[in-house]
Amino acid sequence: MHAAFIVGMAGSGKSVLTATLRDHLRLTEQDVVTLNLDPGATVLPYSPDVDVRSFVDIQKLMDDYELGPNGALLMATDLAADNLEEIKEAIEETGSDLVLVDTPGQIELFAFRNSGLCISRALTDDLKAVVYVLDSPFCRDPLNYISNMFLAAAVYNRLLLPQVYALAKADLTTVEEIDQMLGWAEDVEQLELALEDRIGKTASIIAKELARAISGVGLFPEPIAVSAKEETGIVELYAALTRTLTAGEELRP
Ligand SMILES: Nc1nc2c(ncn2[C@@H]2O[C@H](COP(=O)(O)OP(=O)(O)OP(=O)(O)O)[C@@H](O)[C@H]2O)c(=O)[nH]1
Ligand SMILES: [Mg+2]
Repeated sequence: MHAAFIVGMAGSGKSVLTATLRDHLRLTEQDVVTLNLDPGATVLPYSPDVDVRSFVDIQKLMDDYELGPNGALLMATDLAADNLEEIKEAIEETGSDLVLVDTPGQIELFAFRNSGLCISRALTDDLKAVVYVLDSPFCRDPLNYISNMFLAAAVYNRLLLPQVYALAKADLTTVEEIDQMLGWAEDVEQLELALEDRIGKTASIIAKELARAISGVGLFPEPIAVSAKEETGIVELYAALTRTLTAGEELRP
């Protein structure tokens, strides 16, 4: 079974995108399941086939160990890794071709801690990729866009999985704004100019150098504009994901 890890900053649209991708794939008769890896999720826009919350109870951890919400999330993620075999079995039992993994809003829980790395490595031996979700209304500010470039590069550096980029919530931005962001991805000089306009030539030196380094190694190719709400760009995103996972072949293990 192949795996796509949906990763992105808090509130970027990961869970809604997971739901929409799943619904789209099921409509096209793809065999897909969802795994919720966010122990702190209260309400999800889909009903996960396998749910980390069945293995760890964040409220109980807070009560038993007198932890705050973030400490409990850290502990819950480590405990989830301890339950990896059970989680893996539950996913394998579904016999699906693809698992969409909805990761926690606190990106560091999944991407930077050992437990997340263990889960990403051991969940399946088949092909894996990251769908890195950027919040379009947030990223139309070049400073936020570049912060997401850094974060996506840091996630890559840690997980070493191929990445596909989704410009989520495209319905909340104008076509011009989306085009501008696509232009930044295509031509780093456009991003450098936008950064200079935004914070000035001197203040943008480090950001520009880092952007150049990230795009220079080909780490941040053009994102795909999607709206999970309006169901646009989903076909294109899935096509990019398939290309990344299997060089364009149908997803069959
Ligand atoms: N207009 C619009 N809103 C969206 C879209 N996708 C998500 N949202 C909204 O953005 C908010 C966050 O969406 P989620 O999918 O919960 O984001 P998340 O990244 O899973 O959030 P955390 O798990 O808390 O980090 C919700 O209010 C969604 O309804 C979209 O395509 N269009
Ligand atoms: Mg979520």
